[in-house]
Amino acid sequence: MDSRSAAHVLSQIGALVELQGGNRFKARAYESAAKAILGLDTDDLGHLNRSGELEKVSGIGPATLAVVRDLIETGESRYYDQLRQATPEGLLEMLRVPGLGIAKIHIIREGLGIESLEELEEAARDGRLARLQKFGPKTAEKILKGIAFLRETVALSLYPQAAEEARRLLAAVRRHPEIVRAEIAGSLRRRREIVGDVDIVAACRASPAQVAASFTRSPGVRRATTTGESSVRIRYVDGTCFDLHCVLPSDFAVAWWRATGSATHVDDVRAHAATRGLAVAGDSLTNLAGGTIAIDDEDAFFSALGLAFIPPELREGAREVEAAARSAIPSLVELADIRGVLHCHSRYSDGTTGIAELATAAQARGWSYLGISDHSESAFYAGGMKREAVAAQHDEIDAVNAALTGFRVLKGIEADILADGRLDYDEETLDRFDYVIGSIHSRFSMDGTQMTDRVLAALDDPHLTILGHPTGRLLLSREPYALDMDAVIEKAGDRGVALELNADPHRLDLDWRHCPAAKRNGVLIEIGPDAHSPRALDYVEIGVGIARKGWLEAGDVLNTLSAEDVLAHAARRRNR
Ligand code: DGT
Ligand code: CA
Ligand code: CA
Ligand code: ZN
Repeated sequence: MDSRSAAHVLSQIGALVELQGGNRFKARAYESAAKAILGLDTDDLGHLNRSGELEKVSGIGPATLAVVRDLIETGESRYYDQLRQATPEGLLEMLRVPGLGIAKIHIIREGLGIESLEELEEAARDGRLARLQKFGPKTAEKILKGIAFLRETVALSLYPQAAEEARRLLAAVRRHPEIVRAEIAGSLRRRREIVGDVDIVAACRASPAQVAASFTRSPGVRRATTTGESSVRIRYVDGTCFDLHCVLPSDFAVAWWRATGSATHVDDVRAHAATRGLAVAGDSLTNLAGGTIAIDDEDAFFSALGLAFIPPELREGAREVEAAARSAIPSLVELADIRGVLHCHSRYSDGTTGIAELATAAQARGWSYLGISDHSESAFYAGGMKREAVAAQHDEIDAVNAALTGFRVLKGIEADILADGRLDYDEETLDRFDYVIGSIHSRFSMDGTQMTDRVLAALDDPHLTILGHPTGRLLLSREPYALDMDAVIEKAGDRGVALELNADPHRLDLDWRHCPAAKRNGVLIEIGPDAHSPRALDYVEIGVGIARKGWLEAGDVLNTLSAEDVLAHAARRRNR
């Protein structure tokens, strides 16, 4: 039994337990065990079981261990089978519809006898759902939208989940004795915020087609198809999709470039090649006479075409080929350029740790400052800080600073932008902070005009240093609110307000597609981890990837400045 298959069963059990109204903690125990088993990343759990290591794995308790042992010994789990018999499969699918929880599913099942997504959709359309107690037309509509959303997004993952999956797949590919080199390609290498499938390119000593085929027989595979000469597409039991492209070492560089995409970028490069009497045929570069040009790496590939190297993040078909032909590819911002962070939450609002711990964690990452930006009073759902708490927080920050050398904690705030565009708190309170992030956390459903007016009004407040997560979107779960982003960018440039590129992988807004416009308007971008724990400080790295996709250079990013310069920037704006 392999990790992936066992983890899949455990997580299904967790969902079934929850669905049957079982104990939440019990359901969560199965979820944690699934994570722990997946992390073991082995094709032979039996070995770990026999050696006694399995029972020592943290995250696995007696009940979950019994299930895993069942799986190892019989390939099946009696408990899982029992649960499945008691619960129609469709209910599990219904649980994944955004906005549908256990309670609602029970009402739907009892009231209408519905046990599948299709039946649910029908009932939402023909009005039966709306007539159920506690439902109504609005809820029915929401559920319809949720179903459509689920259908569209079922195979998509956020960047960090895809990256974690790819890391495991890459390790497995590199263990193959015939493979001399393997690298991640596709949207993941381009650092897209949402990833469809994992693509890996592998250079094989010999017979790439056979090597590719051997992966279709690996454990945990549900379906596999051959695509192209020596490529395979694999779908695993847990829904993970994986494209493996096997090539001979001589084709590796071009194959890697091609599999990295995007499709539009590949087309643009092909068109450019044609103007120079060259062609990309399959995984090789050829001249007019049909002769193959030897290419050792991507650098050589681009220069053979008379192009500057195009970093993978820019390969989106946004005129990067044209820029490369003019040697006008910018020198993109890097993680090492970041000198501090400004969007972090402590226990003063909804963060999980104290200020000193966050400061230490930031210092350990090589940064020289960390700004605390807890929620303001109106954000009651997030434990927003009462006016009276501000003094205590500032005293604590002073004490932490007195104990640190070469590092400074800044006094920021994430103030709610109220419905009329005013910032939370009064002027005197706002004046006490070093800088202010203004964010929208309520009344998301205003129409485009109202919402734009609200944000534009906030930009007029001289206290505002940074507009936080400007679109409010939550990737794969909540649409951005209606907002005229061009108007916001233009005014932010005019007023000298920075825009945030929120580095939380669920947000990643300002969207990279808007970054070039921000840059043209002279708007500085703050890359903010929106950290609620020390670990989340690492989100900055993901944010930097997105900033690179937005063609940003170090000089375009607010927190590549020193603490003093950030403070001066905030003060300048306030005194304007
Ligand atoms: P995604 O997966 O929807 O997040 O987005 P992408 O951009 O990763 O799209 P995908 O996975 O469909 O394709 C990635 C690239 O792989 C695309 O530019 C076409 C390329 N590709 C397709 N088949 C082959 C092949 O057999 N060999 C090589 N080298 N590349 C291939
Ligand atoms: Ca892909
Ligand atoms: Ca693919
Ligand atoms: Zn926020």
